Amino acid sequence: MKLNAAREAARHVRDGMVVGLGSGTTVKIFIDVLAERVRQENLTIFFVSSSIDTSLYAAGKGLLEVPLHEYTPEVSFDGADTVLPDRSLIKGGGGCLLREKIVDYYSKEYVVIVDATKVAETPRNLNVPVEVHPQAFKKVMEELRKSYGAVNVTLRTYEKGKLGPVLTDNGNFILDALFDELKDPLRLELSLKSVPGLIETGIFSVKKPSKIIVGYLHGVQVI
Ligand code: ABF
Repeated sequence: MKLNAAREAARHVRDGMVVGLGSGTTVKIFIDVLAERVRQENLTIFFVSSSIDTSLYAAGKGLLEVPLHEYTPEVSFDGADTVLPDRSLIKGGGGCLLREKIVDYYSKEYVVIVDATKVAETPRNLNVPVEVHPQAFKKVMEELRKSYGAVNVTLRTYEKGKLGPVLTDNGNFILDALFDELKDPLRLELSLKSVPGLIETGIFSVKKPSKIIVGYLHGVQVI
């Protein structure tokens, strides 16, 4: 399913293009497909990266990294954990949400590639990852419960707590906040950004993707 979505997305890339790259397994499959096209068609593709993991992986496949402060990607390709009915996304399962949001936002457009299991029919029972400054993590946990109605909030750890908190590429922590229902994702995204110590949310509602390519076992659907 991921491969079908990745193949469809890779058709949008042309020689000499600067693309943004998200993170995660679907994006890695997209990079594989793109790298194969680069090799077969002798293309030159530049990329702006959303994580150390993606930088290493894409560079290893022969793509050339360029910085966001010098280039604006024509289009970014990114994965997601959940696609909501209003086309908002929830991201951050891989902990790269801060740089993914930066790259997606500052690209001319962004395309999301997901397998069909990621499409939610209702905005219920959802985990929203948020990146927090380590100093404030407990305060933000309380805030998410008391002021925002999260039913459960956990600090993401390695090996179920044996190895301490997961550190993002930016040296921050990730909280996972469970919500019974996300009635208004845009409002929640904007409001959460006002909480001191909360650096970024995994809700992507402000800028929506121009295309969502959903991969099935036998083909794709473009939303
Ligand atoms: C990134 O990778 C994240 O924002 C999202 O959490 C995750 C999706 O991972 P995968 O493609 O591995 O399912 O896009």
